[in-house]
Amino acid sequence: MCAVRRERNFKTVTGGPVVGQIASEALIERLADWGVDTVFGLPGDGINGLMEGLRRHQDRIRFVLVHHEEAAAFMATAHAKATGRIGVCVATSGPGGIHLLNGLYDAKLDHMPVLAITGMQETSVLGTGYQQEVNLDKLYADVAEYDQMIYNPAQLPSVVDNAVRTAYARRGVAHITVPNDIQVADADADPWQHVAPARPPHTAPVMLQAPGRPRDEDLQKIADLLGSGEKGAILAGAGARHAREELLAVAEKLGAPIVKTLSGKACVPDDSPYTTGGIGLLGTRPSEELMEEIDTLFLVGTNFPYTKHLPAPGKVRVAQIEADPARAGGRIATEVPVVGDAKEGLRALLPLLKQRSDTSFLEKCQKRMQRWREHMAAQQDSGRDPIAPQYVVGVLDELATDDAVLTCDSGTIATWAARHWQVRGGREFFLSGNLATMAPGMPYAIGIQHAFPGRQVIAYVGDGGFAMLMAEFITAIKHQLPVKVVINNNNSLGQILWEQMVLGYPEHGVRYPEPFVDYAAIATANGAFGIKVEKAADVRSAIEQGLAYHGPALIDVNVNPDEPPLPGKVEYQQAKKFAEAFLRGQPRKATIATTLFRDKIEQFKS
Ligand SMILES: Cc1ncc(C[n+]2csc(CCOP(=O)(O)OP(=O)(O)O)c2C)c(N)n1
Ligand SMILES: [Mg+2]
Repeated sequence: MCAVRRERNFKTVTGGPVVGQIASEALIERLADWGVDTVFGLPGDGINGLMEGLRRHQDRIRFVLVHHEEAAAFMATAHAKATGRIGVCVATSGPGGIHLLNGLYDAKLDHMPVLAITGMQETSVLGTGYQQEVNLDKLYADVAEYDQMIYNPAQLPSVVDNAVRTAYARRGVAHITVPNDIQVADADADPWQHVAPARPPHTAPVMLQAPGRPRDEDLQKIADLLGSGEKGAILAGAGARHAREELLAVAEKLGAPIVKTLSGKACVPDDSPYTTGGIGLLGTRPSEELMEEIDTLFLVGTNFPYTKHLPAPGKVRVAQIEADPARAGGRIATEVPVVGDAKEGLRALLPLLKQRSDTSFLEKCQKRMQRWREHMAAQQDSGRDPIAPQYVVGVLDELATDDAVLTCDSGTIATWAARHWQVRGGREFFLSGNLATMAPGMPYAIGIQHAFPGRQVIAYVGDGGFAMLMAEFITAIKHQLPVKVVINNNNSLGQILWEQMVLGYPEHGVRYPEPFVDYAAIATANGAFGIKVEKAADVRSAIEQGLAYHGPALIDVNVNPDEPPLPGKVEYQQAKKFAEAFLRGQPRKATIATTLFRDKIEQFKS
């Protein structure tokens, strides 16, 4: 049985533009009904109808024109990370949709609700190999939790409702692709004869999160487990960012230090006596040592993937509060994996916990942290040329406001930011946590600045990551956004240089030929603030000027390319491999040795 084709009852652009409401408007209006106020993207011949929909509703939704669709997806992801509300990006058919992907995977891996809307060839040519025909719905099958082509305007707006609801509920990416002819069809057209008439669902743009409070009996099990140990610690992640007060109260009651994942850095302030800072390669030595000593571990809002930095299997008793049942217990054998929201869960747990009187373990960790902080402060050496990267972040940290947002890229910059950017007051910190991609730092900053126009937003990025999407600095200029970009310019893919050496191989293909690029010139040539810094003595004034500037500012600092981001605790094997790389002919041995030697002396001093 097949559907009998009825005369098409909607007008296409060939017959002159539709005068009434077009299907794209139904889509855009529905987004606005969901509270979407900003859409990031770049037009193309595959989305001219969608752009018309956006144009007709520009009073409700602002369109942010970018220079690369990947950046639009990063901006949407950052919007979701910073506001908790769905981020939306649009791209044209074929290449535009392909460009979005890296940013969408960033959203998927960091569990952010993001909606991507793409264009598609006209329905009449689908499957004929028409220009730009890429099956975006198939291409997005892996990245998207919800992935739907619109074949008939009648599918709108309930497909939008389903897409947005799924993105929120599954904390991931939703994708809607709309063929060109459908975009401009009459919004209420339904051109086909129905053989078994169905009525499209009339849904509402509403989504309420399920209650996040775990059951009392499960919380009691957590309390019993945590009360059974002598040396306990909390590992908090991005899922606990909204639970600062509760985390600190639980830590106080348990006498247990809080270790933070990098994505969870803003959970509690870095100067709190209850934290030993980060964990993993980029983390602190006290956190590494603590993991070897504890007998109980409480995971809160974290899916920390680097399991080798967790206690050895069987050595600790583990309890957990995790929002997603599928992730609970997924990283370490967990006796009590409780499903729920971190804030609500901790609040309800608090009265069930016994106050620990013996705080000796916490105090031991605090003493170690004191030494670690001194060690870090010593690395922020203002007297070194070439400039110590740690000094640059140290100055940035000192001069930035108490509610500044720092966005960061993958690379050595992540280590410097993890250790030298101090979360205090309302400060925030965002990076690509699980995808760990290069280049989101600046688009993140632009996305966040749009959402929080009055806040100081700083992108701290590597030269490699910045160069990948540097046209987005022009986006900041065009939109007159006062984002600040600080480039840790080591003229190399620094992180990989050190990784190669830790494998025991001399570096290869990771340094750009000299001279260092002058990125500041892009800023000054286009009416923004730009400054190149080559001497340590000039760092402070450059950052002061950049932060004080009323518009976009770019501070391009040439730093020491031979500064290794050492782990908090260097393992014997790592040191051995490093030495092997030296013996096998690592270039620039002498300058690297100088920095390594200096760091060792500092460690001995502390
Ligand atoms: C898109 C992408 N390509 C490659 C990598 C691998 N990678 C991780 S960090 C890094 C170096 C980044 O260089 P830069 O931005 O200059 O930062 P640096 O490490 O020098 O501070 C590379 C190549 C990645 N994570 N993402
Ligand atoms: Mg670099």
